[in-house]
Amino acid sequence: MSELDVLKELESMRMAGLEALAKVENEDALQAWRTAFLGRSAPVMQVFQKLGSYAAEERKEIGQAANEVKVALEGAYAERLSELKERATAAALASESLDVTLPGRPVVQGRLHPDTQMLRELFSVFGEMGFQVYRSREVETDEFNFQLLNFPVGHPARDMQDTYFIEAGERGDNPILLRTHTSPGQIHAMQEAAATNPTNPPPVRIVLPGMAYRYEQTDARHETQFDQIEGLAVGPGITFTNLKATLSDLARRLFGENVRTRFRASYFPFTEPSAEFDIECFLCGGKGCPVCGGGWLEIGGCGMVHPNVLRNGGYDPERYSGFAFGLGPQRIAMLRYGINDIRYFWENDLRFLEQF
Ligand code: FA5
Repeated sequence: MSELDVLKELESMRMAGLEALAKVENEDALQAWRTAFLGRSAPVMQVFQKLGSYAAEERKEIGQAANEVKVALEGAYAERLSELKERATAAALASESLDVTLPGRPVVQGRLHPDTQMLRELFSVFGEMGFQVYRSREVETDEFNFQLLNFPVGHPARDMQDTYFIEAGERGDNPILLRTHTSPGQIHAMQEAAATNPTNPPPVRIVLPGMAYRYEQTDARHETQFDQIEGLAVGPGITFTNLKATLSDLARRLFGENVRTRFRASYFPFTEPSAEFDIECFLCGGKGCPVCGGGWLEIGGCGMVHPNVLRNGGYDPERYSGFAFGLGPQRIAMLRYGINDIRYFWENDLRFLEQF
């Protein structure tokens, strides 16, 4: 082939390459194009292989022309490659785009346990009445859970509170136990306050929330683990009337002006006189049902702090008096929300919890 023919041939290789490249639409096709137009057996590469067969002058010109075609095709290839990459990125972004008109995915909402809701309501009502929240330990000694509350060792009233003992061993008459009521907190609170001024201890007005544990036969009103909220007011001249007014006011604030309540004479070793505080059962309208028994639901025990207990707390019963109560927030929540079995509280059944 003459030099002129080869140069024409090279020009048409360039045209053919560029035309074919314009039709390439994806990276696979681009690689196929590269093999066809720039690979080992591509026409332009073969021109290089045959250069040796030309005279020196022709070889130079043909070589230069072939090189120009090769460089032009390589440049066009690189340009097309970056165009295709940009196009692919744009397409990927477009497919990820956010349609702000679509309805959102529902967010699962957590909520407070009904017992927590009830406790918070009680804290707020007692807070308005001037009570502070005081917390004390769930693992107690026999001394604080019983003895300092006027239940000596072997006292029959201990049978009212079947106890989970944790460690007896070397401790003799003072084993460690899970508190059976929040009342030992009364002693801790009084001793702590009295320590600040032993000759003239300051007045105390606290509520003490927390878990209590008893080895109980469970039923609609009884659990082995339940919470209580204890109340204690100690100061000069505190009377049973103050106690009645506090609990009656609590019931009105929780359940409205027309709520019916009653105090029934009772017995606790640590209060004298003592009473049980009942609220008329809304679940049955006072007729009697499995939750209340006889139309009234017992909400708590209460009474005037026994002189021995005041003394054990560091308060002189000649100068100070006090009232105390221990309520069951879960029992109150049962009335508040119409829950007919206390065992639902700790079962963690979402069908129950989601209703609050
Ligand atoms: C006491 O625990 C006394 N410490 C209360 C007290 C405090 C009296 C201060 C006087 C002065 P009682 O065992 O009655 O008393 O329990 C008080 C309340 O706790 C009950 O009215 C009830 O609301 C709740 N309660 C008692 N046992 C259980 C139980 N097993 N399950 C659920 N709630 C209970």
